[in-house]
Amino acid sequence: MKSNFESTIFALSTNFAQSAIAVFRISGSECKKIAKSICKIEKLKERYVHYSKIHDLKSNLIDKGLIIYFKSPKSYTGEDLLEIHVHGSIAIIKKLTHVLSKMHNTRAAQPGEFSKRAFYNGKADLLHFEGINNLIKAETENQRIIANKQVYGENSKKCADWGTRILENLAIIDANIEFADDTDDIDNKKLITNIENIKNETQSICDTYEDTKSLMYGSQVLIIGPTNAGKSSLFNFILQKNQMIISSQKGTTTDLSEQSLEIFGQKVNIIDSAGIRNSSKMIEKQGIYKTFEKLDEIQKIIIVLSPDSIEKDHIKILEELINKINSKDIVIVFNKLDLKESRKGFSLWTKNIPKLKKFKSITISCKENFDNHNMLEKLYKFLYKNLISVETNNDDFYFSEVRQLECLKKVTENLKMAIKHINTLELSSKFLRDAMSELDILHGKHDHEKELGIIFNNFCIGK
Ligand SMILES: Nc1nc2c(ncn2[C@@H]2O[C@H](COP(=O)(O)OP(=O)(O)OP(=O)(O)O)[C@@H](O)[C@H]2O)c(=O)[nH]1
Ligand SMILES: [Mg+2]
Repeated sequence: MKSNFESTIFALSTNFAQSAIAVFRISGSECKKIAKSICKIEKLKERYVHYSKIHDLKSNLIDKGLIIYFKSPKSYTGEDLLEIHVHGSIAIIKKLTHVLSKMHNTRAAQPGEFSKRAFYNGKADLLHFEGINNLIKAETENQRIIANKQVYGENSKKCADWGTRILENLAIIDANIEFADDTDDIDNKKLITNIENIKNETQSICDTYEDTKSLMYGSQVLIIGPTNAGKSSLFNFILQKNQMIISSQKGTTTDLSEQSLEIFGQKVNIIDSAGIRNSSKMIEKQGIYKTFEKLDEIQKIIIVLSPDSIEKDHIKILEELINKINSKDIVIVFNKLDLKESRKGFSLWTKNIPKLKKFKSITISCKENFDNHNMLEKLYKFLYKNLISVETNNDDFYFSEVRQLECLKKVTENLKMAIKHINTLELSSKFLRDAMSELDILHGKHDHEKELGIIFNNFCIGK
């Protein structure tokens, strides 16, 4: 693919906010002229840090800053590229933006347009740029590690490996089709094993996609339990902030509330919910309905129980609920350990609902314990070990995007069909070719301009 980007583009690559420095990026054929016009640099040296005054169109000083020139094709975009580092004041940013927008054949960049140009100029495949986007968006340690693997080629390498192996088998099949009389009888069993091995690998990635997604985008965790057990207190304690209203009134929380945090490198989206009970209050009833709706969708559940929330009604509802959500990942938090005879209360819960024993549990006290870092650490370790940590059997490659999953599903399907029709070599060959085409799409080797537009639009401006 060759780029046909006529205009030069520019963008503020750092945030539009007061900061020590702000960096503008300019890409395209006008770079040299811009440097000459606003920085008065006659001889722009490649990959050299110029320290220069930066002027407006009437030669008034805007600021003094650093100018770096990357000559095509040795730049991020593959085009001539200029970086201008100025002081990060709003006024300077606004002024320089205005000045750049007045330059000949130069306009503000669209989101992801620098990366899009880089992609079209063959700087790397689409998997790499999807990794770059993830790296920029990374907030947690896991997200950073995965995105790095994507950027530095682990996904691309894996795809190339599948491609090579498919081609090897395709070559054998095609040779047999073309020179049926001259070649030895084809070893179907070996072919099937070869193709099956590749199929098992792609299939396994599709099967563990949800885990990869959890690593990348966070695990959803829903806190449920009877009213007043201390669900919101636990939610606040985990987040270490007074997010939810806590009160001794039953039915204080009437709606779902979601917050994100990082626990040992893993992003967690934790959701507080309305306590489950038979309520006649309209708003509370709606809230409980929402809790049930959310339960259908979420796999990881914390059930909060307290010694003072044991009531016949609560026991019945909880027992029925546990029967329904049996297949989910559940942990129990026995809260209000500080209450007198609390342990007796916890035992009463398990005596009444013996199934509770099969879940991992922890006993804690959330009230007035905000600064108890030992308890917090213990709780985080418990949650990480028993609910949050994600195991994937991927080695070093992580296909975290829906687009990637869809391609891999099609690769898998085509490989399955190639095996199924191994006795009709022409058909088998067709399916292997289709699998190859899907791998090409995974790399981004296709002309679906609209689809690429959607992918790069998801990037931030300036990248
Ligand atoms: N003694 C003691 N009281 C607690 C503890 N945790 C919470 N509470 C109290 O229990 C009451 C209910 O707490 P919440 O966190 O609002 O309970 P909830 O489960 O969210 O209740 P609803 O939103 O009404 O379903 C409040 O008075 C809290 O102060 C604890 O560890 N020990
Ligand atoms: Mg609550």
